[in-house]
Amino acid sequence: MECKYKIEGEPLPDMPWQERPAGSNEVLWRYSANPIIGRHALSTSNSIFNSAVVPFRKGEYNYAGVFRCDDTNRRMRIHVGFSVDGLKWDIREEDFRLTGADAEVGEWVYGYDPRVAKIGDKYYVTWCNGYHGPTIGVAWTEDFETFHQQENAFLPYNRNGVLFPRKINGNFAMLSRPSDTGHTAFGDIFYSESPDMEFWGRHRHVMSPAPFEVSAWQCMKIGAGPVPIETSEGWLLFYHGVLRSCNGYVYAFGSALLDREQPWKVTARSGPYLISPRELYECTGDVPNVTFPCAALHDPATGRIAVYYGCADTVTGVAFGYIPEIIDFTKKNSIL
Ligand code: BMA
Repeated sequence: MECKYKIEGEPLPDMPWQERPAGSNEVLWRYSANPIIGRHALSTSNSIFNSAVVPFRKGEYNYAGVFRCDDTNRRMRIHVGFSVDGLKWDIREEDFRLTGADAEVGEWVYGYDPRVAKIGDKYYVTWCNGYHGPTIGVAWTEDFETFHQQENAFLPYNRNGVLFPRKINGNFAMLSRPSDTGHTAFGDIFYSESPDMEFWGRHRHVMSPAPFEVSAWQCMKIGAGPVPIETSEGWLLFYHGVLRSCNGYVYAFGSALLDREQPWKVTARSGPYLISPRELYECTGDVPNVTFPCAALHDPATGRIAVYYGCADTVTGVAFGYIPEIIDFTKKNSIL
């Protein structure tokens, strides 16, 4: 397919891919062999989901990732994994190794829902880090062996901390979602900047949940998903939205476009979702009816994208699409 928009990022011609099924008009379609990671991929795992992958050391592994692996004590842990094709993953049995943090913040309590952003030569992991409640933990690595822990980015309570892949206005930039200690029944996305990855400020509001009568899947709370992708049309952001049904929360996801230099300004936002729980592996599991995107791989030349998402807080799935089509879908169906 010809790519009508300019898309930033490293070439990834061999990325995981499967064509849209014949007869389908879906903008994002599920991989036919989902889920790609089952709940018992580790000897100690209860579930593996809401995880993040990036291209890493082409020719040796090709891809690396950090995986949310809840163990059979139901403790939330993060493990490193490697893959040759981005679909079959070799996840390490041991937890990821954090080092160098100030003793006050370095004490591990729990960690979940990691994201990874490559900025310059370093891979920065952000995750929901237990410190008197959930907040945003930050660590960088160059080798996916040793992770150098920084200060937590924000005060508790916060979740869904997602870095931009380059500095903006000369500063590191992050989206996040202030929350509470529980299963937060509210939530807007905010934007913050930092000169040094330690002190965060210039907080700006990005977007709130949508009105119920406009777009119900995102009417209770929203949170940023994968690292935003820079395009000539703005930053393409996938984000999850939550609807409260009579049987509990339902997590779907959609897309938005953010201004390139002022990313707190939303220029388009999809009313219809891209993916909502529908398949058995999304609707049954430890938390039914959850599709929760945390990472994406893309190839700028072809516009292909593979979105990695947690399914029912139990297993990991992937969905494919074309970035230009997703941009057009977002603009055409914008609720702004
Ligand atoms: C959120 C987070 C996610 C999870 C979702 C659904 O608050 O805990 O990790 O996928 O709830 O349980």
